[in-house]
This record gives sequence, structure tokens and C-alpha cells, in this order.
Amino acid sequence: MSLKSKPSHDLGLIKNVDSKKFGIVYSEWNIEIINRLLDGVFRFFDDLGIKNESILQYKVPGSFELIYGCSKMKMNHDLDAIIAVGSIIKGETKHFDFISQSVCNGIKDLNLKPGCPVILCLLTDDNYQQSLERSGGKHGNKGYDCAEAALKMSVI
Ligand code: DLZ
Repeated sequence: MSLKSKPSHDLGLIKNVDSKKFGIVYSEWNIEIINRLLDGVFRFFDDLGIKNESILQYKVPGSFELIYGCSKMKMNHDLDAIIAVGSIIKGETKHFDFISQSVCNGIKDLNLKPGCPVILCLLTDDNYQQSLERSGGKHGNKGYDCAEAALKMSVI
């Protein structure tokens, strides 16, 4: 259960919210965590009255592929913002560091290109419990927070 339940008050000042179009690119790794993050994203949009038809979704295999998925979506669709949703959990190899860094850099690079903003909804946790806590647990839901960031960025 997220700590947040309603969007912050100043969001009411954003005009024509119901005509906005958003994209979500999500990865299949750690799918239980991903589904919790997606619940947060959709709850935010629902609170704002944004319909599911206004939200385009791509599924990619792992977080590393979020970069390509977001790039392709940004190129091919006229959207107000895209949210990249991934969950990387530390294992016994250095994979965690390489993938986390690559995704952050890749999404950063996309934000330097023309077109809509890409929001980084990426959990990089030491263990599964931490991921649960940030996807609708005691530390809130990063999916919800990132959907709010997407809306705010859509008017810049
Ligand atoms: C290979 C890998 C590993 C070890 N861990 C994760 C993870 O915790 N979260 C995630 O989203 N993806 C992981 N992957 C998969 C990579 O992101 C990528 O899909 C593969 O390296 C293929 O390019």
C-alpha cells in the first residue's frame, strides 16, 4: 500500500490533462515488482482522470532493453512523456552495476534528444525486500511518484 493516495494539490493548475498521452515501457525482469510499480503509475493517472486509452505500453525483456524501447517509442509516437519502468536487484556479480549505470545513462541520453521527456522509474535495490518497500510498501510507490513527474514534465 502506497503512502500517497492523491496527487499533490498544485497539479490542479495543469490544463487539459485529459487530452494528454503518455507512454510506459516496462521490463519483464522481477515482474512482481514491476506490476506493483505499474499499479502506482495507473493509480496516479486514474486519480487525474486520464484514461487507459491515452496510455501506450511496450514490454521489453529486461531493464537494459528499456533504452531501446523508450527510444523507439519516442521516435514513433507523439507523446507528452514516457515512463521507463524497471527493477534491478543486486546479485552476486557486477551485472547490477553495469546494467544500472547503462540504463541511467541511456535514459539520460534520450532526454538530451528532441521530443518528449523520459522519466526514470528504475528501482536499483540490494534485495527483494527493499524493492517491495519502494513499490507500494513503507517507502511509497515509485511508480506513482514517476507518473506525477511525467505529468509535471509534460508541461515544460
Ligand atoms: C541479466 C540480468 C540480471 C542479472 N538482472 C536483472 C535485473 O535484476 N533486472 C532486470 O531488469 N534485468 C536483469 N537482467 C537482464 C538485462 O537487463 C538484459 O535483459 C539482458 O542482459 C539482455 O540484454
